[in-house]
Amino acid sequence: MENHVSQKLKTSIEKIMEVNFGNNIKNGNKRQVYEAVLTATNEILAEKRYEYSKKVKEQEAKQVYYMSMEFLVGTSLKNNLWNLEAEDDIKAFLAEYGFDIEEFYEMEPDAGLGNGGLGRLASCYMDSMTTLSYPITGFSIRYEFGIFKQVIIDGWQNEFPDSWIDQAGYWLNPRADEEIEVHFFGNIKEHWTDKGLTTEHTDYVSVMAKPYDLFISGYDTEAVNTLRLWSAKSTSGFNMDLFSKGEYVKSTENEAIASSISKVLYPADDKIEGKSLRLKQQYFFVSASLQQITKEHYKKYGTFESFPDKAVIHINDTHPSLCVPELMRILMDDYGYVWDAAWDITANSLAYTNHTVMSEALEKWPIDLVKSHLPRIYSIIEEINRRFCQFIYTNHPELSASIDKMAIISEGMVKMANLCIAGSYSVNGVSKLHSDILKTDTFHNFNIVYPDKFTNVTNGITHRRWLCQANPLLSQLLTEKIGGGFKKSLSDIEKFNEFYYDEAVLSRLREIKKENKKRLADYIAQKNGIEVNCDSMFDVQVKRLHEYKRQLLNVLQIIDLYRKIKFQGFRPLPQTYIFAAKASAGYFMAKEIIRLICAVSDMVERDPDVRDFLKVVFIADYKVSLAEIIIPAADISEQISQAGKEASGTGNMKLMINGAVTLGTMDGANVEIYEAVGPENIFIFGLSTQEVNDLYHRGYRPEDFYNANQSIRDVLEFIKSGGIGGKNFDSLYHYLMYSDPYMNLADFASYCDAHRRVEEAYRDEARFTQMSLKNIANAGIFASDRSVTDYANHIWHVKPVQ
Ligand code: CBF
Repeated sequence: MENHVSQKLKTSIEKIMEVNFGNNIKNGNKRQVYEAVLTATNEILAEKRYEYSKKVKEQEAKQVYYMSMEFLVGTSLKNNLWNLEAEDDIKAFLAEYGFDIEEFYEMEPDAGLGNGGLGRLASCYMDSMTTLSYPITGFSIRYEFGIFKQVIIDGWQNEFPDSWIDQAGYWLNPRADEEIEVHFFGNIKEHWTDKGLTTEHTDYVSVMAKPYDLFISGYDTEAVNTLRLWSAKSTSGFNMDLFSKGEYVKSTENEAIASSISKVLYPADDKIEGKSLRLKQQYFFVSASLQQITKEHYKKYGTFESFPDKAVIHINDTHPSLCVPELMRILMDDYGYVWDAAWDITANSLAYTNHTVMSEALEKWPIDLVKSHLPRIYSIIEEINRRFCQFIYTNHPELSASIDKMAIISEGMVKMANLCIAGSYSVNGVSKLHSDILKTDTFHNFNIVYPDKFTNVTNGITHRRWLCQANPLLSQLLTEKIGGGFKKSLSDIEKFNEFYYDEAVLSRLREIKKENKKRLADYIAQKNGIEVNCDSMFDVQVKRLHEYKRQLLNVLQIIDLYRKIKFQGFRPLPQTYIFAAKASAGYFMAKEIIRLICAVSDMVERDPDVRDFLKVVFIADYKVSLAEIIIPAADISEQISQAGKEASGTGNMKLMINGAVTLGTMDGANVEIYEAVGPENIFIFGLSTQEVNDLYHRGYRPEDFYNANQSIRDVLEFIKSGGIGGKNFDSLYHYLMYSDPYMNLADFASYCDAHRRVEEAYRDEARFTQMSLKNIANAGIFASDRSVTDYANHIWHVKPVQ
């Protein structure tokens, strides 16, 4: 029976066709109907949003404000229709008029407002919070250009702008009535008033923040939450005077400068550049969001004493760390609180998640930059730092020698992680291992001072997108065998373990995998012009390109395999290596690694002795919608970062739930995957975190591994001698021989050995499918529903609003 949402949607689509286009569906073109479907879906969400927010207000519920520079939303149409349980009805309805809903899905560009794991995690959390009916508002920037489009030319990554708003802007609901002014630069003046010493920020430059709301749907819930994206514009706008004088370019200059703030997402992941524009972006969205949150709170309660009971502001990585001084500024300068009271409110309302231990990603800003761009904020940070250092000297004299490391301002820099720890009541890592490393190593001294602040919430993924929508065949099989309860409550998936010995289910799993491989193979044939064998083993490494993630180790193993097939008559199981990854635009080494992968791909493809056994494919422009095609087709999930470096990983979870078996190091959430599936259903290799640290302290010398291992020598000399299609990869050769900071060579032998174990297991079809089943059935704990429930119960202390 058709649900009432579908009925409403259809009526609304018809109406929009009439009103917007003076047309009807029958005579409408694809673009018109596409627009009508998106607009109608958005309208349904807007209505639901209105009802839900009324309830939240009535119940005076505590709310979560999730501050994140990135939300990697991906596409929304399919997800929204699926969540509204209207997908099948709308599909059939459109088909009556000759429209294929799949084509509409393809027309929708990804909202690529994030770089990778951190941004996608934020979007998964929005989905889960909404499905579980928790009130949450996400805050970020409405980047005009999201993560760049990657085009590979002669193996080299080129970046092109990704303008997504034209085709996906139907989801963005402008709220001009809630614009907010944000102040940059200027001077501060202190003077005495009857309230004591007050500070005035003068001569500042104003930028207007205009909000656009993107509604977030949930599954089987009345809740709809909001992701509020701020767009920057000038307060003065277009200068008529200059225009009249014929100074056309100058007349729009103010507007151009202001709007540059929300122009483009910084395409860096795990490596942060201290650029002025990025600091402006951070302050821009933090200030606009906090001004709005505090204004609403004050309107309702007339005081901020209750703020920590009604609001929790979550700092997603250090990018929104200016929440700490900005909330202080608002409370003191706008609402007249004295320092101690303002600090009490601030430090009890903020919670911080750390997503990385990589030192180049722990943000630091030069003092002069912060001081000149945000003079009032800088003065507050200085005072926070002064009090913090004083507190350490007084209460922890044993840490006096470490004060430089712990201080918020030191070595000419403002250290944002230190600021977040001092200013938040909770600090969490994103996997058990990572949270331990934070406590015992990265923030060891802070853990001595604030032992109760540190905690762990292991990341999760929304299985509704990554399993139900991306892999409908598997979802259907699960529904048949264990019922549909898993869609709402993933812990139910555990029941699938019962089918471990069920031949029919195992055979169906193989068929499904084959279907998904065909879908991917078609995509590869179309985009790369490479025919891949769907009976070969699909080995997948998809993630950002970074040295620590060690795509290079994967390629070294492939070159070794190539040489063994070509020169030693080795006949392996046919295997297809699939890579997809974007490199940060200025990251030379990462781009070189992509060039190497592409060169190896060409070399293999041209070699008749090898190409029947081995294929290597680099799929360009990795993004959420592409991941949805690649992940369900994977047999093997490569999670091979150097132990201790990957905070958690979430691709590992998406691959696992789609039945791929992990080949990985004991790093990040791989450790918990290992615990969930047991040692016989995962392939672990390489040095542990402890062994990496020990080797580092002993002094790692890549040449020791080169000298001790013939295969390493063969592979490296092959690369050096131009063996890879006559191309020059001296930079990578030198990198591996004389530096190798992530110890590729140290793990090479163990990695190759693990690959042989993988091959052996894969040859035993029945056994491998059982491994795959175990991975699917034990993925329950990696639901983002579980993660957000952990946050809600242990950190945010919020309740669902039913
Ligand atoms: O926690 C989400 C993800 O964040 C990162 O992508 C990040 O940007 N720091 C980490 O690298 C991942 O390990 C982590 O899963």
